[in-house]
Amino acid sequence: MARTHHPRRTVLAALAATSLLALGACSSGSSANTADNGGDDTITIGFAQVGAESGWRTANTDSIKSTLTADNGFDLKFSDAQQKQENQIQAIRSYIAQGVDVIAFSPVVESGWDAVLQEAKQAGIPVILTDRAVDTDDDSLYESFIGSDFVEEGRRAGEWVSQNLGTEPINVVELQGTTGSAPAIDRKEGFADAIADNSNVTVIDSQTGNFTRAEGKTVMEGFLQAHSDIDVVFAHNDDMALGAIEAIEAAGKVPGKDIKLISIDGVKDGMTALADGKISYIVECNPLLGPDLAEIAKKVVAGEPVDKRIVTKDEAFDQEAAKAALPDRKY
Ligand code: GZL
Ligand code: ZN
Repeated sequence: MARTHHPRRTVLAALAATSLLALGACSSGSSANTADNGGDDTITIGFAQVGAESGWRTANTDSIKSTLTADNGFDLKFSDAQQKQENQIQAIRSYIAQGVDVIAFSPVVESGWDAVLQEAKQAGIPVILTDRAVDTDDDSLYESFIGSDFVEEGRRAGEWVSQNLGTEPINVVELQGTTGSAPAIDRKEGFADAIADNSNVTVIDSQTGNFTRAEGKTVMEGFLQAHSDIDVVFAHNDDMALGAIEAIEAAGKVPGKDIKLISIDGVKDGMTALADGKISYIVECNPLLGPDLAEIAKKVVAGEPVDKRIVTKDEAFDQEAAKAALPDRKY
């Protein structure tokens, strides 16, 4: 179960903030970059975003842009990599060349980052990971990784399928996220772990839909042509589940009845499909990472210690819970 932020961290931050303010009062105004009054204390942050592939990503971008504002003491430089690693690397290099105070990004895939992160380290620019992790042997290459526990998300989806649908033999098809991305690797692992001890549950096919609605639909069309005995779809995100629903309905089957769907994210369109009974269960993946990023960036630039790993809190919803939660959902 992913934990919420440690209260210790909040208390520490408050203590650190007061002690720094006290210092600031008597120091010779050395720019410790902690004040949030703009001017030369503004933190210039370069953010290299994955792309705009899903409702989740849109909500994540909105959270970052609405939190890292001039009023909050930031000068945000933002780039969209259209889900291409070379574009993210190029964006990070441009932030290094600009001499930003701190770099943050959500690595589209886990591997291939050591070189550019070494360049940031040589340039003395700290790096913060949000949302997705990198696979590196040298964790001095980043200060902190803020994001959900994707293995736990996959496990919660698998446990629900096993307990609620696995009481009889069922065939599952899996729509994987972007190949090589941390959420796709970890959600697949967690789901497989959770169903391993239930011989009723069999994954008969698994393919990437790259986290997009369009590709989720195309892959599901292929699954429906290849298999006549699909009972359940496990989609690594709501957007692919929504694409799969279009394919299922086009094939004259009823989503939620002939074929049940389980997905991850909890974006509005997904939660609406859940409330309507087309999706059966959603494990949330909270995209609102802006506030945590702002807090960690300020501490990193001020040279304060930060958690190496900050695990974002996730909920899970069945149909009743979705109906109750929808009116107040922020994304
Ligand atoms: C998860 C995030 C994933 C979402 C998808 O934190 O990286 O990428 O689950 C998004 O919707 O495209
Ligand atoms: Zn914490």
